[in-house]
Amino acid sequence: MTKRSSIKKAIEHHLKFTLAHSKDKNPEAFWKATSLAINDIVVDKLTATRERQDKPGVKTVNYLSLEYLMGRLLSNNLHNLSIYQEAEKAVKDLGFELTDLCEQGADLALGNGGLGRLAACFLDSLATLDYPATGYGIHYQHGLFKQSFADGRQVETPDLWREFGSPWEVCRPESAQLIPLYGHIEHAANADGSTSSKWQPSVTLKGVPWDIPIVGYNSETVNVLRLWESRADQAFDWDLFNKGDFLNAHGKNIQAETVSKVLYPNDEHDAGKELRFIQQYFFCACSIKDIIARHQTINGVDWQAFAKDTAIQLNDTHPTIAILEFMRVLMDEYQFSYTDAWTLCREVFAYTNHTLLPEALEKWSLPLFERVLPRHLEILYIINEDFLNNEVAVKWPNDNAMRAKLSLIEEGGERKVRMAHLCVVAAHKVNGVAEIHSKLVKQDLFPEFDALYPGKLTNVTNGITPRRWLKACNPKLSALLSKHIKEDWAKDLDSLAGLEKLADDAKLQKAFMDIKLENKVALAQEIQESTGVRVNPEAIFDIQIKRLHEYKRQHLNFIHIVALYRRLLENPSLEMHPRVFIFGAKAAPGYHLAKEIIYAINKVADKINNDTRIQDKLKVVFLPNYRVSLAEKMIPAADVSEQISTAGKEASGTGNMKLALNGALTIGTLDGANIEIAEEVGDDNIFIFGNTVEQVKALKAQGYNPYTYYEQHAEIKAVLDWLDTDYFTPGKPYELSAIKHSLLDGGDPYLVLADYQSYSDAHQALDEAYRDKKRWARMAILNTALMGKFNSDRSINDYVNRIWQIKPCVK
Ligand code: F58
Repeated sequence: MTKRSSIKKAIEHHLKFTLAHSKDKNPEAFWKATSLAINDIVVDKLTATRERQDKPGVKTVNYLSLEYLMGRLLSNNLHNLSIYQEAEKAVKDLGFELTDLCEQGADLALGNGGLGRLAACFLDSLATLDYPATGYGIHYQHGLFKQSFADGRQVETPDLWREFGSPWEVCRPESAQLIPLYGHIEHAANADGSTSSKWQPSVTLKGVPWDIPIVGYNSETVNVLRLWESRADQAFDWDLFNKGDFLNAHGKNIQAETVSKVLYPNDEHDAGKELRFIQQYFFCACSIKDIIARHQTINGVDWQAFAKDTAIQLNDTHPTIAILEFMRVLMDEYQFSYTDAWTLCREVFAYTNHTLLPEALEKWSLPLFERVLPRHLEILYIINEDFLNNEVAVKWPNDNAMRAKLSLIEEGGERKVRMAHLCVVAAHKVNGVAEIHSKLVKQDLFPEFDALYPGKLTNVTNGITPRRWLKACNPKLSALLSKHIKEDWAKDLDSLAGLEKLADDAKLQKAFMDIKLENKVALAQEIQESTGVRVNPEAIFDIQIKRLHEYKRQHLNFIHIVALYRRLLENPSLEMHPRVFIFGAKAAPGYHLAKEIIYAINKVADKINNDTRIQDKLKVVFLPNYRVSLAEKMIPAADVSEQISTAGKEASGTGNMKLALNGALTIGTLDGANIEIAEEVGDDNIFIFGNTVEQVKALKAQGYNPYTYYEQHAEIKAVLDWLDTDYFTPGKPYELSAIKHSLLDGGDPYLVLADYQSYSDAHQALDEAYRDKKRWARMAILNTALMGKFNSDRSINDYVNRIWQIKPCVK
């Protein structure tokens, strides 16, 4: 039987027997049946992978992350199994277009932004490279909220990603874990005169795992993403029920289920809530128990083999409690001495830092810690004593200031546990996510730790999977690349450098830019459908997609747009190529200014888009509900990629890589991975502007005063003052004043005004470059050709060589 007919048969089978559907043309049922049919193939490979990996001596990396932004799975899995075309035909035989079916699937949006999407790219690369790996996370009932706009303002609604079932996941109740919480500690005297502590928890949660298969691209491996759902230990209180208290008979369940109910929607800010703390512990404890259980199934109780077989990577500080839970289990359940437990712990854990922003560095209040996890706090004290006395005091004798600075506990005011310090002390490696970021982690964030532990702090530059972010999302460009590059470029992205010598080839340039135009036509249609705005696909599509945050400076982009509008009104024949500015961004629900920025962009967009005086030279679109599946439509259609964070603030960025890979030119600051992108593509093929990290520091040191820019720069003044009028919000002056207020009275913490002129100049240069068609095509081709470094396979191999020391596991 051909692949096409066997897929068709399997779809029909699932439609009839699993879903009990007749042959009515219900696209959603067909999407599910197709997913189930493909999952049959996946499960076969999964079982074979498990058999290969579950052997003594096979080292596995366990990736602990509170977030995974997986997006949709059907198209991705078809591409990775290399059966997309066959499935396309099989589905056609059944009367459907595969692309339409794929659209039926909900995004798995179990993350906020870059950190969660990075985790998803890493899982793809680990499986592609045949590395034994398990991802651990939370099975949130609601992922990141859905965003819509009402009169330009963001409205959040819950994300119900499993409402119509989720065909890829398997529940594994046999691997459930019981997780204790709260309670108190009982101290007892031992026969040898020492004391021992026994934790008497007062609450127990049950963690039930759901496994999602992670299919490698053209590889033998299907790994697992294991997500924990919280449930009540005892499903029902029969006593209460029998006494007639029907409502409360369910009460405990409701509380227990709250733990995995919702993803916290804050991107760079730590909410400090008890439930978030419990989420972190719940997921860490489930995962640590699972890792140990698996080790024991394979090795028996041979702890000697544990560090040889196990690496645990902490994706930021959110899973830090795993360190304390591991210590607790070793000491209290396996009677390890503190020293032996600590030695093992330090061999196993490593930590990735994703931010320097002080507000995002997690600290948990000591009273909260003590209430929820009294035994863990006790162990933390022991670690801290050991660290301060045997490491800090040895390196810096009698230096109380240094002790206070490095301690795992912050004193003065409310006492807090510094999670990042615990990570750095416990981990054998700590990495930043781009060269500049890792340098700043060493220089500015943890200089003392770098002195104390030479070589521990390192860099692994982020990457993206070329499977999802080129092969699957941009099929036309992919086909063109495959015509010119004989290697499997989706695995070996460096091979795209073969295009470099063809960058001036007129035929290639035409084909490349024709594809870009086709992708822009498709996006224009999407824009019209979702916003009603008509845009000209011949215009420059200038895209900024990322979470909304002051440091990412969507408001710099916004102010420049208002300035362009003003220039056009003053001089309608101004020479500029028509431009469409397109935004996609969610704001954390509690982040007031971020929401005001969204509102201002929408209001200004409304005015500009309906102003006939400017002859369609300028359009502004804010696409609602930015998410992975929308990114897959926007990125292939971008001419320009806005990467305009204040230098030193964006740890790496990964959208910058995706856009450049699809032939967009970056306008960006020397921040995060932009710097490495510039190194790869060369200064002629990127538009760099703005103050550098050093200049930002100098400006701040000399007492940065935004008012001087406001007073001395006529355009800045005119634009900011314009926002105070009711021009964009008829009858309601000052509706858009929040931005001006934060830039002037708020001190412009992210130096928007200081970078404005340089940004505006870079846009001018960009506009001129675009009008030279050959030059632009050459630059775009070179961007695609020279992104090889940013393949997440390279990142994973860096982790393997520098941190994990694991090996591919194949037949
Ligand atoms: C992002 N962090 C960085 N955090 O901002 C970005 O520069 C980097 O490229 C990316 O990580 C991957 O390394 C980020 O996305 C979060 O979303 C956290 C979620 C949980 C609360 C704190 C922020």
